[in-house]
Amino acid sequence: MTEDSEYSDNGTEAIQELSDEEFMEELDNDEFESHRGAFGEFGGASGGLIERTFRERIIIVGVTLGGEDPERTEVDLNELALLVDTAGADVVGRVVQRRSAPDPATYLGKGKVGELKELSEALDVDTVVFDDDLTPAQQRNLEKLLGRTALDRTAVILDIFAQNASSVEGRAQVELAQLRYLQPRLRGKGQGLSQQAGAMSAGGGARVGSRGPGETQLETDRRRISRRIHKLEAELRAMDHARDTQHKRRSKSRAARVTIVGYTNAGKSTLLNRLSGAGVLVEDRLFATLDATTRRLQLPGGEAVLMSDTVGFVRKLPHQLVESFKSTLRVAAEADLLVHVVDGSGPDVEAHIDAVREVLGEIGAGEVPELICFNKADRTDVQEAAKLRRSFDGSVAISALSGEGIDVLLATIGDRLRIQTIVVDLLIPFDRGDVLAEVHREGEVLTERVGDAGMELTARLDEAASAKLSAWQVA
Ligand SMILES: Nc1nc2c(ncn2[C@@H]2O[C@H](COP(=O)(O)OP(=O)(O)OP(=O)(O)O)[C@@H](O)[C@H]2O)c(=O)[nH]1
Ligand SMILES: [Mg+2]
Repeated sequence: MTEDSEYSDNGTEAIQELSDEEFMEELDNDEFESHRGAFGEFGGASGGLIERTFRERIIIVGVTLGGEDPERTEVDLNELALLVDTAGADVVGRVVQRRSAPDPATYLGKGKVGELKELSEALDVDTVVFDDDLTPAQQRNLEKLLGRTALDRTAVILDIFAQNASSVEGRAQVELAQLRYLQPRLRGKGQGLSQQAGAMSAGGGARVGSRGPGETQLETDRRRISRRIHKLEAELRAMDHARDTQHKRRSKSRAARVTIVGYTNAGKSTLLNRLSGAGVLVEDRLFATLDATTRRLQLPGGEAVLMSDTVGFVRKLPHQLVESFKSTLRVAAEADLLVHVVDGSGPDVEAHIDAVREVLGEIGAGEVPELICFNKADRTDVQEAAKLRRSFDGSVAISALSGEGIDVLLATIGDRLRIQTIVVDLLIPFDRGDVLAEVHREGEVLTERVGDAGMELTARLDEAASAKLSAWQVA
């Protein structure tokens, strides 16, 4: 990754000064349509938004809005540079501006847009990537003014997901997210002409039957996208249903469910592998894991747990992705305990924790008990590690790579699960073998003996099971 230039002034001096009228005229001028990137066309849905036949040259752009810390913008841009690199393009420059609020038409101020254009030309840049979400109108305006593709962080993340999706479900989820992103951004091309396409289609070479009479290409594309979205939604619902059924069958002997969550690249898959030899792909790459992998393992106390690995989170995770991955992420919402893996050696620990918790809230997992697990202890400064442990009560420190602290982690998981259960005494009549079986299935039987009036049991149950079996409970 190279960064040839750094522009960090406040954007007051404009290189290319335009009057307001000229500026708006330029926005209205349709001759700006052609540029090199891949975004102008519908059809990017199955591929990416970033061109990959060559390594695109990219400028990244950040804005420090009123009240925000410029340091924050720099940290965010460093992460964006990493995302762009992961997506397979080169960052060749970065532009920063401080503004009280985004410009509604172009996000940046118009002076800064002129500057960005000059720089893009000087550095022969293909695409400009903004760290914040652009509205469809801003995106379109910027592409016109700059003469090249303008994308935002969301598009880059969608692109990486698209590259990494390999399972049928993962691919469907990513495509759905991409289409939801594209839908409001579809733009009409040569609408005047295709307006008559209904009449022309027989001899004119347009796809017969793909467009109704009087329908523009844009309307056809919209219709196609909506249909595809509905189809994907239905397919994903079916896959979700199948998983549900499978899950019910599997959870006959009710094992506690522990789900590993955390920021991307924190070491979640490494941890699951360390604990279970799951053989999950581990890579020093963002969003290496998209599918949830579940393994059964035994805690030191003998209890069985089902442990799952999940997709990583990131700051400003596109809501389209969160929405599409909801079914996969149910494994977090329905867990008995979340092991929140944090890269304790990273530069931005607390912001990462906040970002993960925010997404957990969005997917309905905000109330699930959370065990913070600082990973990469092998390369964390000792004092820093101690400070983190103190500020997060009940947290543990491990190295998923070296195995350090894993025993403490497992013991802590056992303790945390046990707190959530209660120990009860039960008396079950001899002729109720079904209830006896249910206790064994639902909980952990600690003692069992033949009494005078029936079987006398002491068992550890979770709340739901103890409510169900309350009729057999003895005070
Ligand atoms: N030094 C060190 N590196 C680690 C440790 N745990 C994981 N890593 C490295 O961190 C990188 C990311 O690990 P993964 O397990 O793929 O991380 P992840 O959280 O599953 O990442 P995504 O699936 O991409 O969200 C890999 O290069 C691992 O080798 C650790 O304890 N110490
Ligand atoms: Mg992973």
